[in-house]
Amino acid sequence: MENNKPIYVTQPSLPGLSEFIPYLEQIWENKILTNNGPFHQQLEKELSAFLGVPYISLFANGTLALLTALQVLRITGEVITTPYSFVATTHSLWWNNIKPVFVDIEPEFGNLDPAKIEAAITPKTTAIMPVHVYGNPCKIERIQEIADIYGLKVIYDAAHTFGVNYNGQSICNYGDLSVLSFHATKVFNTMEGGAIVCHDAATKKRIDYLKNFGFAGETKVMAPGINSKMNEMQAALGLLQLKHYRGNTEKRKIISDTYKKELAGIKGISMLPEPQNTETNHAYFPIFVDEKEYGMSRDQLYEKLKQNNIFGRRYFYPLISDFSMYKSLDSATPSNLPVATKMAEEVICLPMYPNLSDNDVSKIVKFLTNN
Ligand code: T4K
Repeated sequence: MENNKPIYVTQPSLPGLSEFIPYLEQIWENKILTNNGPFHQQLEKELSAFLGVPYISLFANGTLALLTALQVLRITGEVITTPYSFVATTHSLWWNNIKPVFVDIEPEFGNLDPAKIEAAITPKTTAIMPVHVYGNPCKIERIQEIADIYGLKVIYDAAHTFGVNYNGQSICNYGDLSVLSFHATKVFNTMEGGAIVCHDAATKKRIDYLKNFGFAGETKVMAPGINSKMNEMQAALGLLQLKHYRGNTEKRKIISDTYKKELAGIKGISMLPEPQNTETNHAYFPIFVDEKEYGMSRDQLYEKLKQNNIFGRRYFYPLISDFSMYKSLDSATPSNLPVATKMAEEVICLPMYPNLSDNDVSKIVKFLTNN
């Protein structure tokens, strides 16, 4: 029944199929499927202008972009990072033989807490990898100050921040590199996809070599690279998605405003504040459940919603530091991460996507109100 169809945490936005066909016809016609083809080049140009970033290099997905970003800057030893993220953030360190050092988050937005970074720096530390979680900017000024004092690189996992502007410019312009994800579940998707944003032509060149096995010409390999290139179908879809991005973001904003208004009075449910000087993308809508005040635990609410075909997600529970491959690290101990532990225990991300209907939003609000 229409009324009882499952509502998932997200649903990818897609252009009309008929819009995509001419792009496919062009690919079939010119037979360039990958390796810096025409759509790939066009999307890099258009994204650079759209986002307001000087250089962008496209990838097959965000995880490969993260892995490559660490190679680009030759990061080694230890990297300070957050446990409150998707596992790919820390896995990218592990795959580069780098030791993750978890630092707690700040309670306001759930981003890496700069006040706790310095105590975690050792002679082996080479970089900081924060995440702009849910698309809300990290305390970038303070993080940069610390990086400058200690001579560290900053690579932002900016997987959630497509289209986010801070102080009038793209959030991806901060730090040494920023890594975006264009996965199906993201505000801008190319089914799978990702990108690295950098500041200068030399770095862009190095990124482009590294994502194509290290080739710098037909017979010259300048470094042990990988194959992490975006293909022409992904790039073509990206060109189309870009045309729909603003309209989709407006729809997300309306849903976000409705949630905020309708949930404001519920005792025991809290929401994130508006970030200052920021144009947001409304990528996620996390709520936090205080069991005592709300009269029901987060997990009880999560299950209740599920029984009613509403599939929110507990992003980001468990903490990355609680997964077995990282648990034994000194920095993974819960007493080192009290704020992250609390947030991970209280969070549910509510369904949020442009085509979420008013009826569905009302239904979700109703279940949260009548517990
Ligand atoms: N860094 C951060 C901070 C990230 O959040 C991510 C990815 C990455 C790095 C890595 O970037 P990528 O390598 O992925 O580009 C999802 C996504 O798979 C993942 O991309 C994303 N973060 C993470 C936050 O969420 P799951 O395991 O929750 O996905 P899944 O398949 O359960 O999807 C959630 C819901 O979305 C489904 O219940 C239904 C709906 N859905 C999903 C897909 C894939 C659809 O309707 N259609 C679809 O095609 O991880």
